[in-house]
Amino acid sequence: MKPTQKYPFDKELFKGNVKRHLNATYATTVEHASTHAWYLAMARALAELTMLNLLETEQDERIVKAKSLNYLSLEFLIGRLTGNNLISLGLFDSVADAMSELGQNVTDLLEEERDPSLGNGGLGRLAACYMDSCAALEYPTVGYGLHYEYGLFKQSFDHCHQKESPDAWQGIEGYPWEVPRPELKQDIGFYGHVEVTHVDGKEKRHWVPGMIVQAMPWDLPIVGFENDTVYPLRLWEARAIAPFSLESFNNGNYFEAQHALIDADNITKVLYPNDNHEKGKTLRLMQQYFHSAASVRDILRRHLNAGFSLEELPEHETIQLNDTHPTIAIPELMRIFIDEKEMSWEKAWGICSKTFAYTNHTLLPEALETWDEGLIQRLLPRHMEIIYEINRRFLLEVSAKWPGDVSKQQTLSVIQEGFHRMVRMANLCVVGSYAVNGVAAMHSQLVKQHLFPEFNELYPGRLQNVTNGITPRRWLKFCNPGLSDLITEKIGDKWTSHLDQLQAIAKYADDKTFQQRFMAVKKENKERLAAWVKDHMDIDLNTDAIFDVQIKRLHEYKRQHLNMLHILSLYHRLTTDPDFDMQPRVVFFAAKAAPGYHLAKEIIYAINKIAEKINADPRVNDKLKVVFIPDYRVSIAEIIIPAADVSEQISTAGKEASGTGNMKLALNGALTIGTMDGANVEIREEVGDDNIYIFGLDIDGVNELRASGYNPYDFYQADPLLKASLDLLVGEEFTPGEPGKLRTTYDSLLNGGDPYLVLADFASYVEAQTQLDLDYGDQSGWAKKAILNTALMGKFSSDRSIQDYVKQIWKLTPVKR
Ligand code: 26Q
Repeated sequence: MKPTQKYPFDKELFKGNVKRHLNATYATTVEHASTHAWYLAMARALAELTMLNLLETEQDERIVKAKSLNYLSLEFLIGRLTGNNLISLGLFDSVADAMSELGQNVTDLLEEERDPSLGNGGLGRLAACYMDSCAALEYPTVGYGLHYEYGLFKQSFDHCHQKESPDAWQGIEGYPWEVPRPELKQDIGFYGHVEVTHVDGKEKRHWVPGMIVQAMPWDLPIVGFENDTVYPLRLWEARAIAPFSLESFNNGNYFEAQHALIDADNITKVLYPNDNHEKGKTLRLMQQYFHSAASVRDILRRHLNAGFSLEELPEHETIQLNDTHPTIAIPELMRIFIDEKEMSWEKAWGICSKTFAYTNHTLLPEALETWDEGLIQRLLPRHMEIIYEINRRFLLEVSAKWPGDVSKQQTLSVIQEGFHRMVRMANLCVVGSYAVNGVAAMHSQLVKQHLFPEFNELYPGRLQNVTNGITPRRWLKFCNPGLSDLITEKIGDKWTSHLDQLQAIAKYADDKTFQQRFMAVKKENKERLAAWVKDHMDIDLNTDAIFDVQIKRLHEYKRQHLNMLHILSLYHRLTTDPDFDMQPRVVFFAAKAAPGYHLAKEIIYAINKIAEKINADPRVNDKLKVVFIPDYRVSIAEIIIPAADVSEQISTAGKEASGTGNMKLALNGALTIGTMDGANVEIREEVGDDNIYIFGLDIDGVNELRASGYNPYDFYQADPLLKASLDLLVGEEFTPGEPGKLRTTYDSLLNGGDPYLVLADFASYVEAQTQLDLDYGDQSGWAKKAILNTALMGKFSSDRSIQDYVKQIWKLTPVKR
């Protein structure tokens, strides 16, 4: 590992800085400091090093003048920064050494850091991986997000039910890796009205907001891997402007005044915990506009400061919209151009529509954002006018392309007609962007064919694919040092930046010694996970068992309940069929359910109750265990993923846009059991049929079954194992004395129509699990498959994804420092 060139590591200086922070920043002494204080002081001292690089990068004339990426996302699920940054800085060993001279163990200190959980799941984590890759590859980038006071809720289990509690991720001392940038603060308006004046016979429209909120930026350093590049992740915090109303203050209306102060602060109080589901709440729209407006203004500030004209914006800035959440940035930029910069509509639109690009992450109808026209009207009256005008002009294009075809106008319109007229954010994005992409080959195909077929005709070439990726630095090098060292010993250490090189280990797949070493690393990682489970949950695990993991948000379409039914089938066979045998298996779940998603919470409850019984039942105990790890987050994923033998990727075909956990698990040598969905399709292409367990209906099968009228009872009646497994849910097997407590899931499948075809895929799933179980019995054969999974995951590096974006969409050139 090499330290950065610009700031060679000076151990004595660093130790001095740590002690200085201990005293001056955290008000304690070497003699009395807690482990937590030592961690804070160490992280602060490291953050200081990166801040110099951040400012230098920011001021580097070549970067100021270069074209840059602005990644706009309401979520960045970055995970802990200290360990990762130590690796990127090439300082892990030196700092470990320095800290040990101060009597501290660096691994213990790293455990003190809380996860900044500023995202829900896939989309937020993807943003974090992309920031890492942009910095590694040195494509000038600024990430723009929100500085939530509370991240995604913490999850615990109370009598097997999910309980949520607030996540104050900064702790009382503040988060050591961030710095406020007060000189870059902005004022953001809401509500109010549009004023119309006439100048030289021309109508001018101008928004007079009724409320102003301050946007305060906090910068987190995104450290490039072994280079001197540091880019900012800029997170906006909402602050009330005080005194916001002198008048009511002077009137003695102090408490009313305080009340409004509280309202403004609320905007970035908490991350909305819905993943793949939108709820049209005012505060959420306020978050979105607050984020977009502050970011767009910051981008324009940088652009103008660099000495460029507004006309040149698309040559110097590209703005990537991470799903539709920041869509309002498009009318906001139009408003600034037209109302504030006095540009013509045509000119403003010409610039705007060459600046934005949009990534779609979902086809689920309930996740496609629409906003009540009346709500936008009240909150952002001028923006609503601009949206109408964008739509009016767009519909002219549509009728020119399809003259007289009213139905085309209805499907494509940005405004959805009806009792409540709604704004379709995805349509606005497609109209206002120069590129639109899906996140895996299959998903992008569906975006073209099913979501936006007419747009694809109207704007040929605009709809594209960029398959997701994951950063190999966090998801192999950092989280799996054992495997990293083994790989490096064989093929050198360049794979961390060129993941394709991993294929060079494929030639060891049949090598018995290598197989043993590979499996020994896996075993060590399983021991580490088992120790965590013993410590935190007091469950004893057999690390020779298959470690079978499903870790992702809880959602019906992801089908954790299919996995649960498989467990029930194993339990049934183990307890009723004396001839049945299987490899010992531990099934791990980790998943948060959105607090308002009742069925998802019932599935968690059911799995927990089943686990409670199975783990205490001597009849099945040495064969089967079920562990539901609470509070799934990046730092626990870093322990589970390296320890997994089996990766569950079992969504209904057509529903999971890509998945990225599937990539992380396969990279760490887990074998996928999965459907033909999302990026599973491409993983199969890479690893080959022998090294993956594909089962279930593909998208054509799903469509045919639905078209022929799906009845879950047909499958229930026809398959005795399925019937026996499901029936276990309605008795009192897992809830003694309280029969029927697990009925909700049963009912959703049988009486609720089984919308995600769980019963239809059950038999095929069980068959694939049986094959996998047999294969695990041949440890050498299994090792070969696992090695090939690691070896053939090169495609799924987020470095490749970023290169695809750069070539197809962003057109950036790297600036090497
Ligand atoms: C929207 C409106 C109001 C409140 C919340 C939301 C909201 C928030 C988060 C809607 C959707 C999300 C998150 C979606 C998401 O994570 N999608 C996942 O994106 C991954 C990265 O591309 C894919 O790998 C997953 O397949 C996809 O489900």
